Amino acid sequence: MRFFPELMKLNDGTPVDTPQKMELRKKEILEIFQKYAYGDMPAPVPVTGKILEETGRCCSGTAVYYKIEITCDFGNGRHFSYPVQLIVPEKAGKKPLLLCVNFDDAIPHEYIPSEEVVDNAFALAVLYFKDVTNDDPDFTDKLAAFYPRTGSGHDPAKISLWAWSASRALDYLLTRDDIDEGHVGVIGHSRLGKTALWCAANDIRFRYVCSNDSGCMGAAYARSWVEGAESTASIAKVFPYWFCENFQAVANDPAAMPFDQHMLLAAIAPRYLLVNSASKDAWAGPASEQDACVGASPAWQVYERKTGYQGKSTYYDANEGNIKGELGYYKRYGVHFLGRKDWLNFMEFINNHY
Ligand code: GTR
Repeated sequence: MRFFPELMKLNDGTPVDTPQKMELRKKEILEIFQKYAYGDMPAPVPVTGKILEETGRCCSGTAVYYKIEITCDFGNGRHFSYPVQLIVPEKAGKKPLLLCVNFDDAIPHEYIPSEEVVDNAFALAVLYFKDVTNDDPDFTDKLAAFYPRTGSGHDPAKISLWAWSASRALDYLLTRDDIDEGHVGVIGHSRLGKTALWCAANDIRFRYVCSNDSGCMGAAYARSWVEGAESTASIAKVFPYWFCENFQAVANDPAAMPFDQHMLLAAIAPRYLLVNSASKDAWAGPASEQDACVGASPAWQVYERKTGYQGKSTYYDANEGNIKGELGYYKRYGVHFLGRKDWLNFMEFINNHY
């Protein structure tokens, strides 16, 4: 029997058996992940958005495409800007929004079936992560330059910076009168699935979140690591800059880590989280992702009428899962990829709870 850090107890040992105590627990959990995993989540700064391009020739003319420049104001004349692309279905009224942090600025893209999203009546915003800060150890580039390293051990790492930029894009998007501010989701794949989870854990305006094949330091338990999957020791070595310096001290010994990933998932309760895995994606540890859903579920159950994870505790086969509860899990057939089926699942999951 493995030892998992206790989810349903406050740091001082008080059992978490009410929504009020869960709210306190979530604050503690965010602090733990800031200190030992992703680094600090910077405070918001004022944001403006400027429309650079606009065209109605999008998705066969059923949607309007906007290219928007998001500008973050750091005071004293210091600004940082990055583009966000937005596609809004043509129909009148406010639309639910899915914000995707992606690996490319092209849309449509093999990971973003934009026409499918629009056909399902969702608006779609796309943020290209390298426009915010490069995927490398350089902390002097772009947004990273505004957070010089202090040596604290928990300076904002790249995952925190990408997650923060998604929240700032949302600051602008919520000022628009065509977006339904009560129905906004964030989705990301792989390293950007880790980013989506961390973003939603910190930003309760994201009512829905989908982590796709997020794996190690995403939705997968570190302690139920299996041969063939990525380990925390490996990720800390290969991608140290995704995490804060303190992570290096704990990553080699998961048993001693002050967290595991069920706690990250729980920080999203009682909102709506879909964990997507893929059957041929052993590196992301589908079984450990499903295990973490089981482990996180009690966080939902302290809230009235919330059930959390309603799926099985034995492992799903390909193209199986359960997306009925507020915490859904689905294992798609296929490889490490963010595909049409993953998006359709996310939209179906949202519609189950809309
Ligand atoms: C892998 C990495 C994973 C995953 C993936 C990706 O190389 O080991 O943690 O995030 O990259 O982002 O595609």
